[in-house]
Amino acid sequence: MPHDPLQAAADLLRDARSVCVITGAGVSAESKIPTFRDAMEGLWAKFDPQTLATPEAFAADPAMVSEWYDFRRGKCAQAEPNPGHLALVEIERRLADAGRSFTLLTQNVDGLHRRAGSTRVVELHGRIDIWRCTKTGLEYPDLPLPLPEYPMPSEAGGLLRPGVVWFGEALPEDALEQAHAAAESCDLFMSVGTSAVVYPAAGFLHLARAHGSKSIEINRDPTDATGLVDIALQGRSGEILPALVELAFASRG
Ligand code: BJW
Repeated sequence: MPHDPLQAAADLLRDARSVCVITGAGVSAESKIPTFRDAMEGLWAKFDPQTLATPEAFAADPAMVSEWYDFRRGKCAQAEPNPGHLALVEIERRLADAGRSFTLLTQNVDGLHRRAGSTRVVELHGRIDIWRCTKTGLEYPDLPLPLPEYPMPSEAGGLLRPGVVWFGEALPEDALEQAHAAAESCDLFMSVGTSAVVYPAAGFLHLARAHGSKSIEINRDPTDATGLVDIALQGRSGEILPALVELAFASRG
């Protein structure tokens, strides 16, 4: 293996037959969307996201939780994909051109991977731009921003709640199935911009490794995954991912 970890990672990416990437909030940080565990700004700075992202918080104060999510929905709508998102689109394109497999698992609810152009995206924790009726489960993707009231009543006499997965809730079954299949069958797993503490998402790295996959982490800071992976690249995903693509696929058209 080469001495330079970026070169070693590029070699793994170039030679991989099947790649599975999992992303977290760090990938969207350079699009100015605060990470989940960084402090929120302004009015919301005194609230703890880990406490608000629960069914219990919504049951106790649906107006406050709805307003917090609508504020964040607005931030996500204004944000643009950054070079990290675009590099992942390029990896998907290069692998597809070579008849190889690529799956992008994301814990992010901001939709930026889809907006950047990634097509093989599995959104494990749902979408912040969709609201869902607490009574019927009906989804509402195109509601005005901001919502006219908090909490927002649904036509069926329930409330609208954000279409995200809160702590204690099950992830969407189809997303879980796709994630399992991709993690079990890949020969390269990349964990990018996630603190790797929230399960079951954090478990896909373990699953991939247990099935013999090589692994790379890209993160600004050390995490629970750092000691496990074959190559840990420390830095910003918006800088490292484009550099990795350049090294892995340079002069290959
Ligand atoms: C950069 C950077 C840059 C910064 N470049 N890097 C096993 C063990 C222990 C506990 C559990 C377990 N299994 C389940 C649990 C419980 C729980 C859990 O995991 N708790 C842990 C906290 C201990 N999990 C659940 O409850 C899950 N549900 C479940 O298991 O259900 C079971 C069930 C089955 C059947 C019926 C019923 C139930 C659900 C988890 C849902 C998580 N949802 C959230 C909120 C989404 C909505 C919202 O956004 O408000 O998802 S929580 C939050 O964490 C959000 C994120 O997607 C997720 C992960 O966070 P992420 O993305 O890693 O962000 P950060 O902020 O933590 O980290 C950012 C990273 O980026 C950092 O490392 C920085 O260094 C880095 N960074 N800038 C690169 N420029």
